[in-house]
Amino acid sequence: MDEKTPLPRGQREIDVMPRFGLNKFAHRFPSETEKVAIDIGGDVQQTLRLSAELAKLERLDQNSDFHCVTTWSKRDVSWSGFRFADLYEDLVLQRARPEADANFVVFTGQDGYRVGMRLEDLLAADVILADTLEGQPLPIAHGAPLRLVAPAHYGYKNAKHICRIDFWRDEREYRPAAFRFMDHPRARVEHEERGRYFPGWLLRRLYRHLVRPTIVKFRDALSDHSVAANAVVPPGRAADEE
Ligand SMILES: Nc1nc2c(c(=O)[nH]1)N[C@H]1C(S)=C(S)[C@@H](COP(=O)(O)O)O[C@H]1N2
Ligand SMILES: [Mo]
Repeated sequence: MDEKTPLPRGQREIDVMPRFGLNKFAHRFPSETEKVAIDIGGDVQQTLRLSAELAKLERLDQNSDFHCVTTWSKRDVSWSGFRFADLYEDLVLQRARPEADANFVVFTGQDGYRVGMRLEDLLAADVILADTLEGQPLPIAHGAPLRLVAPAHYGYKNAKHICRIDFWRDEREYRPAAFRFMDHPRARVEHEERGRYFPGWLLRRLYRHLVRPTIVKFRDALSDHSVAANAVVPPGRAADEE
């Protein structure tokens, strides 16, 4: 009864959610971590900046398993936010008015991360834009102020620090943050779509070795960042507080 459902093929459970990503993003951080502002663009009739109106979208809680393509999985992560489908239907369709076939969606993060997904995958009911994690405001480590959570897709599709969403008719304008072979157009965990050109089982074996060093690199970079952020306090004030 208490037995856990098996993890998807090639995945291994870890017990804490690490800060993770492509190496080149370890030392890049968002400049705005509290206020959400998303520029909407691409093949749309009206570009927009969404901010206050996002607070009117229906909120929901979600617990889901998170699967990184490098093979680590964290079970039962608790997020809250609003559905991507609601953002699309209530705000993007009505106000930005994308071209009818603008079905390729590119997310950009404040750290320069870019990743593309199919609109049809994003309209699934479990795809949310999250602003809390485990009941707390989303920390910098996990994508403040807003990130995508698409549980059926590998972690790399779950863009953090989102500041821009473009709706394109094709992939011409798209340059993924990762090497192209690492970016599967759908990246569904269930089908082990880890990357293009190479099969999932092969990438799984190669990627596995990256888990530990990447966690360490991202953890150290975050602690350097926090030290630097604290150092911005004028010396006089820091001394007063002691
Ligand atoms: N902006 C941004 N989003 C990103 C990344 C990144 O480096 N920058 N890394 C991706 C990868 S590879 C993974 S596995 C998840 C990790 O999410 P976490 O740091 O909350 O564990 O974020 C994804 N989204
Ligand atoms: Mo990942």
